[in-house]
Amino acid sequence: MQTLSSDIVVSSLDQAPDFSEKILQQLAAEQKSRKRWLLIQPISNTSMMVDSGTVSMPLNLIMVATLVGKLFDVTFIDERLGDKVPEDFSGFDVVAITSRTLNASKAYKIADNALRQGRTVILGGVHPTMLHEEASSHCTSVVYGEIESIWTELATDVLKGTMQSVYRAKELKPMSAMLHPDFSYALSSKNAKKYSTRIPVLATKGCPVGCNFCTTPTVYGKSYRYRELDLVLDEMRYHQQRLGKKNVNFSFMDDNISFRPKYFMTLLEEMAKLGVHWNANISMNFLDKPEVAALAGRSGCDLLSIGFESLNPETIKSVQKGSNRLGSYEQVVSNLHNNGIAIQGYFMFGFDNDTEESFQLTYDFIMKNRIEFPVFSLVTPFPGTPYFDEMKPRIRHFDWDKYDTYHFMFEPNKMKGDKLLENFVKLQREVYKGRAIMQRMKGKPLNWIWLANYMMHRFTNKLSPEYFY
Ligand code: B12
Ligand code: SF4
Repeated sequence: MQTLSSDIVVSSLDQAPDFSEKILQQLAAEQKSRKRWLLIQPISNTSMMVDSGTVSMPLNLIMVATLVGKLFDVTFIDERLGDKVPEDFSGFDVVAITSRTLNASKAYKIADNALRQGRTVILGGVHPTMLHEEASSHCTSVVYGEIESIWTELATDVLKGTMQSVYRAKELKPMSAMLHPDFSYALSSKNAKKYSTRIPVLATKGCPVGCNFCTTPTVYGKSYRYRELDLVLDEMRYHQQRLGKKNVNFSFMDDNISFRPKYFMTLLEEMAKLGVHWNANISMNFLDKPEVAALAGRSGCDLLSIGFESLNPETIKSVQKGSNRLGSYEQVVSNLHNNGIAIQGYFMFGFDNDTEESFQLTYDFIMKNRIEFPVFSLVTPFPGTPYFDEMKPRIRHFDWDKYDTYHFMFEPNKMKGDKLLENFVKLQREVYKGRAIMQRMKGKPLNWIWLANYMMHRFTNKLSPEYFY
C-alpha cells in the first residue's frame, strides 16, 4: 500500500467535532448561494455482465449525496442507468465521482475533463482510496475511505475554497453518526426503473478475517463497527411505510454481516418480527450451526452470497481465508437449503495451486449440492491489497478496465494460461446448460434466481477463452 505523507493528511481529530461542526454551519449560513455538486456513478467499460441490465442502487454515492445535500445542491447521475454525464460542467462548482477499479479509467476521464474546466473535482471509493497518489493526478482531492468520518473537514474546505489533496480520517466515526440514506437522489432519475427493487441497507462495516486479496482489511483495518439495531430496523420500517407493504426486499451491503454472532442473531430475531425479505454477503464460519440457518430462514432471508472461493485446502490457506473450512461446505449448504435459503456461491480460478482437477471438483460440488446461483471469476489481485504486491511481477495487465474479475491476470504455477481459460469457459457452460440448471433448480421457488440462471445460460453460451485475455 502507498503511504501518505503527513502534510497532506487532514485529520478528523484536528478540531473537536462539535466545534468544527459549528464552524461548518456558520460558514454555510454565510454563503450567498448554495454551491452546486454533481455526483457521478460512472459505468465501466467491461463487456461482462457486472454493470449492465438491472443494477443495484449505489448506496455509497447515496450516502455521499445524503451528507452533501444537507449543505449544498446535488445533481445525481448514475451512468449505468443511461443517465448522461455532461460534457460541459459549467453549471457545477464541485464534481464528485465514485470509483472502483473496474470503472477507474472512466472516472479519471470524467475527472480530467471537469478539472480542465476549472471545477473542484473530488474522487472517492475503493480505487481512489487504494491508489490515492494515482487518483490525485486526476482531481483536486481524494477522499480516503468513508466520507462520514471526514465530512466536516471536507465540507469546511469546500466552503472556504481551500482544498487539500487527500482527506483521510485518523479515526473512524461510530456508525451511529451515519445518516439515514436518502434514496430520492437515486430514485428521481427518469431511468430509475433499471434499479433492482432490493433496497440496499447497511448494518455493519469492516471484516477482520483479513483475506489477502480483499480491500476491506486495508481500508478498515481490523475494525468491525455496527449500527445500533434500532437504526437499522427504523430504516426498514421507513421503507415498509413508504412502499405501503410489509414484504420489502432488502440487500445488505455489509462486508461480513455475521462477524459478531450475538449482534447478528438479535438482528435476525427482530427482522423476523418485521416480515421483510433480505439477502447478504456472509462468511460461512458460523452457518454450520443449523440453528443459525433456521433463524435466518425465519427472519426472511432468501439468498446468501458465500465466497467458497476454492475447493482446494492449499488455496484457502494461501489466501488466509480462515473463515472457510472445506469440511463444513456441505453442512453449510444443507443447513441453508433446509431453511429455504438459496445460495449465490462465488468460486475463483487461476490460483497457483489450481489444476484441471480443480474445475471438476468445483463442478461436482455445485451439482451435488445444487448451488442455485454459482458465480465464477478469475483471480484478480486488486491494487492496494497484499496479494497485489505479492503478484505484481507476474501481473499481465495494469489496465484497470480489465480488473472486472473476468480477465486472465497471471499464469498460475501449475497450469498454462490457455488451459486455465479453456477449463474456465467449459465449467461455466456446463453449470449453466439447460439440463444442469434443471438439476440444480428443480423444485425451487419460481423467482428471479431462475431468471438469473436463464440469463447466465445465454451469456455463457457466448463465452470463449479469447474473452478473458
Ligand atoms: C455489497 C458489495 C457488492 C454488491 C453490491 C455492489 C453495489 N452495486 O454497490 C454486489 C454483490 C452486487 C457486488 C458485486 C461486485 N463486487 Co462488490 N462489494 C460489495 C462490498 C462488500 C460493499 C460495498 C458497499 O456498498 N458498501 C457500503 C458503502 C456505504 O460503503 P463504501 O462503498 O465503502 O462507500 C463509502 C466510501 O467508499 C466513500 N465513497 C464512496 N464513493 C465515494 C465518492 C465520493 C465522491 C466520496 C467523497 C466518497 C465516496 O464514502 C462511502 C459512504 O460511506 C464491497 C466491499 C467494500 N467494503 O467496499 C465489495 C467490493 C466493492 N466488490 C468488489 C468486486 C470485485 C465486485 C465484483 C467485480 C465481483 C464479481 N466478480 O462480480 C462485482 C462488481 C459489481 C460492480 N458493477 O461494481 C471489490 C472491488 C475491488 C476494487 N478494487 O474495485 C470490493 C471492494 C470487495 C473486494 N474484493 O475487495 N459487490
Ligand atoms: S471474509 Fe470477505 S470481506 Fe472479509 S476479508 Fe475475506 S473477502 Fe474480505
